[in-house]
Amino acid sequence: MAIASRLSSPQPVEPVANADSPTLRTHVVLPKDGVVTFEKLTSIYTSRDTQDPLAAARAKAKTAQTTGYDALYGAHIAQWATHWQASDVQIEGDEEAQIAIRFTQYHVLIAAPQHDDDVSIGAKTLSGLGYKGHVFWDTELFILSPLIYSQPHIAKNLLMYRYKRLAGARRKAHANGYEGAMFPWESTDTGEETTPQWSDPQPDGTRIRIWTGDNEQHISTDIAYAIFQYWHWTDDDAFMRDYGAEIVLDTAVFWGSRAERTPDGRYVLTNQIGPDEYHENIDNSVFVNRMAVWHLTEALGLLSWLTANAPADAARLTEQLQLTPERLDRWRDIIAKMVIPFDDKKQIHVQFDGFFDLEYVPVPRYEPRVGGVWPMLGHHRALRSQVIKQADVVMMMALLGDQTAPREVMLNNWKTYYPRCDHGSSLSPSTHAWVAARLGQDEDAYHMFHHAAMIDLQDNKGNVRDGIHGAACGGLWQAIVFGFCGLRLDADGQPHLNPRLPAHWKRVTFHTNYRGELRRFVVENPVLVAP
Ligand code: IFM
Repeated sequence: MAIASRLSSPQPVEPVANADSPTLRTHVVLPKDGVVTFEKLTSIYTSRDTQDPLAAARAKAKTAQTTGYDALYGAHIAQWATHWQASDVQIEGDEEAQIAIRFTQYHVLIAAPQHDDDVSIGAKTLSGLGYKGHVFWDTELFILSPLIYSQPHIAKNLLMYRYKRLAGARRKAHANGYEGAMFPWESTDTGEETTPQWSDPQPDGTRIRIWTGDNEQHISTDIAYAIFQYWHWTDDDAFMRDYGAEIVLDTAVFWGSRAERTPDGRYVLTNQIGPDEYHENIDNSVFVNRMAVWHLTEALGLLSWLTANAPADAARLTEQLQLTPERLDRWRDIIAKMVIPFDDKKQIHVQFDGFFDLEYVPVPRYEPRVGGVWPMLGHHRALRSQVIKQADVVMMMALLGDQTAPREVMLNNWKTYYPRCDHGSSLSPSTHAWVAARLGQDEDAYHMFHHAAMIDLQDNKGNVRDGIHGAACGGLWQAIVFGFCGLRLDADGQPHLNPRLPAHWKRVTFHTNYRGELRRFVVENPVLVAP
């Protein structure tokens, strides 16, 4: 990587020897209220852009200086105007919310690869060293939504990043004794699993084993979910035929081999980690099991679509991925017989086998607080408690919507799991806001929305020094557009709104690119907007 800078200074400058970082020094004497202007123009190239990054960076810095700051700044403003035209969300009636959504959209856009389909977005974007730049499900299930709906060409770049790492996902599946493709929980450039196995030393000097790289396997389905979301919104059949289908089908092959058949003919998934990472290596996470069933169902539907619409691709993938009739029958059997933990008496989903045998801790009684409840309890007690780190059953309800269960069950789920969650993860509040809005829990919805909106602006997780929370940024858009505005696609593929705005919001305007057509949606609060 090479960085070249050019400085225009009214006075000569000299380099400072032995400084900790590249330093230049100059002396200027100014009259009172006098102004002095320095222009520093910097250019960066990497070996992924060109064979000689240093020469390229120097040449670019030189031309930039010839162009001059004003012209460069003008071009910058014009370029940003196109982004805001595509991606702006306007909220009338809530200045704080307006600032927050522009702030978060800005961070999504500066992290997004506009012209490169071989990189993705790390959990902390490019804004900090937290998680070492690694890519998680944060990208597919949070950050991608605003891009899919408003700037789909960028979303496609991000999906191509996964396509180009299928070989790594296949190696991971094979190394773990499974078939198909199993994406790494933390991904970088090679597509190999890069989750560290041990934590940094704790205050007592011990290290904690990190199991997510081994057992947080829902990432493969999260990627499939994003592919369907992109496809349904854009209608980009070519992407699905050429790239998306291979990912969806080969990760379905993974689940087909991963599901364990019990002696009574049912299927279970043991030793999993669901979104709630406080509970590790559990059996039958309802999120994981139900999403795996969703995945296999969609994979079968996709194969039928390919057979009807792109028979050559269907034949190619059937051959390449060995989608034999026996394999497809097993998928159907898993769909029909997967264990979905459910309490018939209470009419709720059970987060995983044995969840309610754990110690009940009344999370709301720990308010007000800055950190999670989990660290207050300590690792060992917390592991044996019902405190949840983030939306888990609630995440399932966000992704599956009305397909999850009848509304009464979803409300029961909400009332059960919301008070058990300490939102120890920044991914949690926005998803809660989205689901609460859909379930008509208006007060909770706004409370969670505000929590999500202030994660970086007020540093309410206390760790913004590690970088911006990319998923919380994408999640805020989801809370507004999917939650409060209720945007979804009808069965015939047409966008449909079902608004439930916070009482003090007058109007929300957002922009989309629906199947190549720019569309602006305006949602008004009838109480605050005169007819
Ligand atoms: O992906 C998340 C996970 O869900 C919670 N811990 C932090 C990760 C990176 O943001």
